[in-house]
Amino acid sequence: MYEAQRALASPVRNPRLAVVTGRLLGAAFIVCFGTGLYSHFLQEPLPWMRFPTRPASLYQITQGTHIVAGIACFPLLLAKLYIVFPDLFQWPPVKSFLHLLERASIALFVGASLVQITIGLINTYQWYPWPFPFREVHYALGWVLVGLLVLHIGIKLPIITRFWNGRAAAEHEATDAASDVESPADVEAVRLWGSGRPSGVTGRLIAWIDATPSFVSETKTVSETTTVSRRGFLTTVGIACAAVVGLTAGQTFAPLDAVNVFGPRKKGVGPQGLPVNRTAEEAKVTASAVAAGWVLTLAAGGVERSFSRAELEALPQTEVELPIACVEGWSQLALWRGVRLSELADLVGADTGASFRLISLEERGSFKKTEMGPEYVRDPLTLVALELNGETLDLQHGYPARMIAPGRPGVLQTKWLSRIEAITA
Ligand SMILES: Nc1nc2c(c(=O)[nH]1)N[C@H]1C(S)=C(S)[C@@H](COP(=O)(O)O)O[C@H]1N2
Ligand SMILES: [Mo]
Repeated sequence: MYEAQRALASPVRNPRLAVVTGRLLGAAFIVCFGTGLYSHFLQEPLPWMRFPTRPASLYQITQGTHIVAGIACFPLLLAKLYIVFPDLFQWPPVKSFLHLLERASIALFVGASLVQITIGLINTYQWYPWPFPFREVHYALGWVLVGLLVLHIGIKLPIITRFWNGRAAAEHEATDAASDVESPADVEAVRLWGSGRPSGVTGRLIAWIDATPSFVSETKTVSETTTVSRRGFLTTVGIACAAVVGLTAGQTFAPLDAVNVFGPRKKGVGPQGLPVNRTAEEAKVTASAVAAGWVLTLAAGGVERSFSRAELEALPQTEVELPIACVEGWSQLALWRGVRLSELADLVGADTGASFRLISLEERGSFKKTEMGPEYVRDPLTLVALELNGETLDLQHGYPARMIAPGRPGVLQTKWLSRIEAITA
């Protein structure tokens, strides 16, 4: 074991770098968790929940950030695992019941993190090679990870506080360098990094790397190599993060569109210059959507009115610029034209505080029905869209009529509408 750890010794395997990458990783996790919760509650709101409708691109921003931060976790998590890898070979492997719990919680944390970011990434490619419902599992794992993160920070607090600050960490190293390996500071470093063993090998190695040589010239060489390889490591991790993020973020953030190499969706590719998620064929609406008898029915408090497409076109038309912002991370701004939902709601005398249910022609599928709170129903930007980018809505984009509202996830922008009803409490 000692040999294994010694063989794995490297200047980047030290508590300061473990804390630095841990800090970045922790920040990315918290960003993912916050934006993930927001996305979750937009799709499954509690009854009292109301959401902001401005900026209209709000969900594009939160979900784009969710995906970007999630992708950045790949290089960060790999770097962190690389740094702490020798700690796997602690000896004895289990010293006490508490130590067992600590190691088990970390194993679970690492495993759950890898699963979480992997299924998240695969989901952005609309590939579901697993037998469980993605959204529920991703959501539950999010809570598990936050719990484990809190536990992990609690356990590692002594190391984190000690190596949080760069200058303090440098001073700590300088103290080590000025003293013997067996000085109280080293024993302390050993205790902190090697979690409790006075003879902790990882800690000793750190002390050995950062300290020791009695010849001035050699000290200089060692610390220079150490700094250079640490800087090299951080640069590599930084470049890896920038690369994976930079080459995918264009699916959401327009300025990076040109370098969107790995993003599953490309802006401007699709009918009417907009990507399609579920197609009319997949939704099995190719016949019903073009049927001559199609009408959109509005219902509220016993009043029902049906509108043909020509009748909808005869109502006052509004033009809005709003994005489709898919939960899977791609988004694109488009120009929509149609009838304000609030005006249709008024035509059937719906209560201004009413939530609405939107029902699609689709016979099966999770997004066949969606619900919308009054903040969206009454928003002047919310339309029953009939046109997209200056043309009659393409069948793939929801012809004869679809919903488009500000600040909402793509899944709730129901295509191929057939009925809109006020939900009576
Ligand atoms: N009826 C219905 N509407 C739907 C969907 C669906 O599967 N069925 N998919 C949604 C999803 S997930 C997205 S991202 C948007 C995409 O709209 P687009 O295909 O016009 O770009 O439509 C939404 N509207
Ligand atoms: Mo979507």
